[in-house]
Amino acid sequence: KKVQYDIKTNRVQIDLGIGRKQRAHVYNDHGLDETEQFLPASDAKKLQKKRISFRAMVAIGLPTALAIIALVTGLLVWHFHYRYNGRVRKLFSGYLTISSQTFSDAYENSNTTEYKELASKVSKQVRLSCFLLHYNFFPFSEGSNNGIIAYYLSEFNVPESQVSAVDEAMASLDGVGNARKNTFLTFRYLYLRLVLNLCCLLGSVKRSHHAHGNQTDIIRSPGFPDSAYLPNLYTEWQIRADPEHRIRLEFDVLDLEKDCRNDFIKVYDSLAPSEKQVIAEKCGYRLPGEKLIFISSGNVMLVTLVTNEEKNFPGFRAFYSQIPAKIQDCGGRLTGLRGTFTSPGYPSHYPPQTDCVWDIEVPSGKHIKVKFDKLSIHNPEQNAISCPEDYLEINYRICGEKPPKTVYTIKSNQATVRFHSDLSYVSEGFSAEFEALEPTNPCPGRFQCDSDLCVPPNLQCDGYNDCGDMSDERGCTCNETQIKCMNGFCKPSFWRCDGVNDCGDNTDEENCGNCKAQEFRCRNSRCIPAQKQCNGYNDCGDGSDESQCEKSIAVHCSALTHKCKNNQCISKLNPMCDGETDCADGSDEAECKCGMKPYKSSRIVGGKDSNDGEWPWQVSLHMKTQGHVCGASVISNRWLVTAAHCVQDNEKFNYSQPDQWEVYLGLLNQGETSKSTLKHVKRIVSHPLYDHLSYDNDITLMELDSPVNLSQNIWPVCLPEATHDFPAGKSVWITGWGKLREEVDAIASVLQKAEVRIINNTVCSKLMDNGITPRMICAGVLSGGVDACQGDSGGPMTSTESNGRMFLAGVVSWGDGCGRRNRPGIYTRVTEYRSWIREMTGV
Ligand code: 4AZ
Repeated sequence: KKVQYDIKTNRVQIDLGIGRKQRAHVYNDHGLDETEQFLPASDAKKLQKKRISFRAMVAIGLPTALAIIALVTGLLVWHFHYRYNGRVRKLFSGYLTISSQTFSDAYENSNTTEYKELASKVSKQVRLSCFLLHYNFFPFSEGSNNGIIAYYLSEFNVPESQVSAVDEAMASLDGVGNARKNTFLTFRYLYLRLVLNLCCLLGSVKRSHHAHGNQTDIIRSPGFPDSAYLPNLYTEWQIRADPEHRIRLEFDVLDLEKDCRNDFIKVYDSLAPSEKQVIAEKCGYRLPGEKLIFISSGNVMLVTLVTNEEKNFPGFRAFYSQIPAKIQDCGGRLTGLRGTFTSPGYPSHYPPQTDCVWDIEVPSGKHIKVKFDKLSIHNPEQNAISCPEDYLEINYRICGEKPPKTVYTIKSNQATVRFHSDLSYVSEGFSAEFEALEPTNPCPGRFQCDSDLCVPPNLQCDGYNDCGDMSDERGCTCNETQIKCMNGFCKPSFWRCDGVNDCGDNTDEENCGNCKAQEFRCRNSRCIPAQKQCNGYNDCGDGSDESQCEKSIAVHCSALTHKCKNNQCISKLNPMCDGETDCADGSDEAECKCGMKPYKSSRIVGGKDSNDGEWPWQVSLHMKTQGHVCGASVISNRWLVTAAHCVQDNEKFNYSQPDQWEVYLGLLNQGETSKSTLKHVKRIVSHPLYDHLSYDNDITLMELDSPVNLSQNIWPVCLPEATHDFPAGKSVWITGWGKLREEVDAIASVLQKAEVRIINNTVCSKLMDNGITPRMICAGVLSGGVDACQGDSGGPMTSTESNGRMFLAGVVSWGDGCGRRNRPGIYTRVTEYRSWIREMTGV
């Protein structure tokens, strides 16, 4: 167990010696002396103490004595195993360049005679020291000048007194010094952590790959995608490319245990698992669309997967290919009035060991502004101020996950920007724009934020934080359509008393007939003393003071409480399928095969592409003669929910006729309908109270002509109970193939997704000329740009609830244009139709 833990954490240091703090000199790939500070190991004094206490304990009692004997035996075994004769075990990994030999493919396979002959030849040459216990050859790879690189691990058993001498000896083996002694070998040593040795002792699986031409090949965790990976694995994939090439590795699925101390993958910029050349360590789940691409500095890469004894997950799949090294060239001269530049490989992770210099020059007399759209120059344990490892330098060094500023102004017409990555840990890098600016007028016709960002002038004092630092909202004189907050901000008047603290100091929510400070406002509008919340008593009368507490209580049923199957009501808000049994009869967790993306391993305005299986309830409704018309959501293997306005006849088409429709389930790309499941419609059940003028009750059920096989790509969304609460401000997702912009006709080919926020009905009604009924729910981004649009109608607005399940909060219904400022999207409020849906479908 302990050994397992050590492997998993990688927190063990290689120096298993005496208890004093030691320093070991190790050599990096550049032959530079680096100093490692080792953790103190348990020391001899402590061992001695334990033996003394053993003697004392014998007198106390046999059971205690036996326990102590076991402990001491364990310590002795450890002592002799690792600290044999007061010696220190040291592990070094290194590589040799064999310049006189030409590489052939046979050297990539350790079973070939060529490999064995070369390994034996190299081992005869390697006579490092009498302390050498053994060494182990890792793969050979092709060097850049026709030579061969041999990666290996050597293990030393060094008397304590000689540790520094061996360290020095290792130092002398680097590069030039060594070339003198070994005519055809050049040594490079890298320090290695114990993990490798332990993994090898436990047994490992090694796979060797070579990228060919322009081909893309796959590596995947054992069993993927059919079964989860096995426990206690150490698997490595060695990937080589032709000389003068780099390896590009793209993970399309990564689904490992969340805790990197248990299961993890590591990517190395080497063929040997040397800690100095780890470029990434990853675990947990990553959505397939979240790009995770690595590029090597040379023509080799190593991927390892280490798993512990419990909790096995689907694993990973990654594509590798080779790219000519020169494609990654970066830096250069940038001139003109504006331009862009990015870190090498962007949006892939930048390669390790890279330096780029950009010389920017704008016309004389002008100054330079550099704006970052994205910056992630992250190296774990790197000091975010001095940025010694990976950095971007414009006057001073910038690193971290977010730049301290997004805009940098240089008071000169020339600037030099440098980028550096060291040999380990890489991240996504940056994307930047430069622009020439007039020193006397840096934001012509626009407002200049404190951060030097320029925003359109009409955004100043409009109540929205357009600068990102609020500087466009300070020192404003509020106009007649605004309220003045105590903190000086101006906000649109229609935000007053909407239940959302828009001012930031709550002044827009005061004197609204609301409860006093120190009071809790119940959902039924009663006010109770704040301390009565979560006291186990139903003080509000509607259970709302007990609805967001750890424990649910049984309460009188009301319109706001959840009714269990046994007709008992409970106080907890949104208890359905939240992973905890709240009803005494367990009914709240009984029917929960919904709302989870079942396959974890593997038009919207202002949205982005979705991934296969990400929205398995999303349906594309085609009219036989027209193609995609509307969206819909799967609620069971036979029933879909869509909008009533999608199935209204007009002069040209009979949308209300079931036989006119084709239903595509499990579809991602409209161009690949053949890959999806096609179904036909048996019955269309529109809401009897649908009003085509107001769009009130815009909801319809569609029954499929035969049940669909539920799968990774076709899965029902959860339906919220009538009492489910989707509060204002909550983030929700909208998905669909609708128009990408209001003013263009084309619809999206890849399913789009966008994140919007629920907007309070009172506010929304004011924004939408009082056109909102209680059966509608509004969502959007009020500053504009993100919204549903034509063709998204009938599709889902989903909300992720407490345990990650997605619930259908709304059905895309209508709006005033798409993505306009202060014009949110309007959705059918699904909670209003829960019992009607149950009655019509049995779902
Ligand atoms: C439509 O025409 C439509 N911006 C759907 C949603 C929205 C606008 C129009 C919301 O189907």
